[in-house]
Amino acid sequence: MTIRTVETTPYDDQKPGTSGLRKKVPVFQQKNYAENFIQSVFDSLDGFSGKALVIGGDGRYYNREVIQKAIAIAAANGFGKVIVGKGGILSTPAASHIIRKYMAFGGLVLSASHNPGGPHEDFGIKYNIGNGGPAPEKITDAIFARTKAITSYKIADMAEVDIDRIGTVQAGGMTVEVIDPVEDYAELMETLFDFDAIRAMFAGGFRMRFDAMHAVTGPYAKEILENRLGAPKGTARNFVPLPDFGGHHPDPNLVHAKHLYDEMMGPDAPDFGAASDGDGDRNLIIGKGIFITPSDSLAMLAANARLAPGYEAGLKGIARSMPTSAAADRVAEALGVGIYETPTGWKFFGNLLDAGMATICGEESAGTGSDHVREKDGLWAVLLWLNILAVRKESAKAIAEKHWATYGRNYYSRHDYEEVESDAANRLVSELRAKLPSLPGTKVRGLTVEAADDFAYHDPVDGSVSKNQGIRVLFEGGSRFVIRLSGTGTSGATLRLYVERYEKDRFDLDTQQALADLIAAADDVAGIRSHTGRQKPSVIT
Ligand code: VG1
Ligand code: CO
Repeated sequence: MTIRTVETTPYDDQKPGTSGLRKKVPVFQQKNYAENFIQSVFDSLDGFSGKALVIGGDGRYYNREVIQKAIAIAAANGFGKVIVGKGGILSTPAASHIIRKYMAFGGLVLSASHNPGGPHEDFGIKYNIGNGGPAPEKITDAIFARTKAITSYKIADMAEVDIDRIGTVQAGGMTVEVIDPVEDYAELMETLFDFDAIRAMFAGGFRMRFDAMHAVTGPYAKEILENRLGAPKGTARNFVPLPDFGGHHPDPNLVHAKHLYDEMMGPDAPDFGAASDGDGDRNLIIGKGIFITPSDSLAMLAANARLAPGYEAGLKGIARSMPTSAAADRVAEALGVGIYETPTGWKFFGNLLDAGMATICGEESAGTGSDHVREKDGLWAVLLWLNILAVRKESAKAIAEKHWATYGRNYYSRHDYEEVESDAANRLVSELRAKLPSLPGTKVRGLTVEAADDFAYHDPVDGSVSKNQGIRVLFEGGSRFVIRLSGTGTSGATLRLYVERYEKDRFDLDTQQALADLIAAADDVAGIRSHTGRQKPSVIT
């Protein structure tokens, strides 16, 4: 077996964002672009010689090409084994599970998640460490530094590996094992949830819609919901993963999954609706006649988790990203367990989960998960909801309303201004940052500012500090808004405004109306319209 050392020149734009490196496909197709990044990942790691690497992706355009490159570069760098999902497919949570279950050294997850796919759309590469979770900032910083200095990469001269046949072969001087992408994951779900109770619920006529959005969860949902839980054929929709997701954004929100929302609000709505994103780590939950916001879903799942066998012993703690609503905080308080507020991005939950400080984690961006893996997990959230519905024998709507009656309701919404000019977005943020010290005590739209800061996270496990993670303006009475720039976009800047208001006993308000004053206050303080030149957001969730 020949190993070639190929000379290369660095790219200066390979900084991993909130969740790995994401760029347009043509950017990734530049000479040595993917090779440079993968070699830089390996150069930033120690001690993997002879060990196993997991490789899988969400099946989007360019997935297969990069998988072959990654296999050959892994072989040349001394990995002893590569574990690949058949067809190059592994959902992000399944990849996390496979890394853990087979005690791999780490894994490469090829995905741009909820971003569209295709020859002119997005692709991504993310490295996950041995706990199954996204590499922490210490490693992603090292990878970025390496990408700017790299002069060569190593690649094995080897034939393409047949990744469509399950089994183990020797190739490039190492072992390549092609596995069923669904089997291990489905088995894990069976250990966490009461499949008998859910099966009985489906047998009793319970109707559900699961929209895989032509993305990676299709095969998982078919196998778990229809084959193992006996849901009627047709429960899983758009279940064949397509390289371009059928031309849609595989983003399970009220804009890109509007058809599901409309169906769930319609006269012939099934009992329960759900969807997942490109790589299977997000979840959208819509009960008959009610959309459950991801922040509420986190709180409701945490409050009811003990109804599922995997969480019978109770929760050790709950963690949420800072912009996520405080609904989960009230549940943590009632349960008497810790609540942790982290920066946006799943990589910040890893330490808390490893240390046994948190069991359930969530983000407002439709991400929920637990210590069963180290990624957010779309189908896991759907199955936990099904388990709760099966045990409580109540509708999602009834469960939500009782939850609010107990804890109060956090009205919550996120407004995204997508593809804003980067300079304008940066100017908005720096001007707002400069204003922060003068805000407390001032009044905007009848609301008094109590505190204002730029969120910094002090990791309670390893002591690391992450600064500038989002600007928050907190008002008396518990309302707040948060502004930050997205770290997953691939063109221009995306400005996110998060608004939240707590109501102890009014649960029937329209969300946007309930938040109207706060939204106006955010514009007054930050000048969103004047800086971006936009009159309204591109996406409201
Ligand atoms: C977004 C979400 C964040 C999520 C991240 C990755 O990041 O806000 O909560 O963890 O996407 O999700 P940003 O930086 O664009 O706000 V996924 O499903 O795209 O891997
Ligand atoms: Co995702």
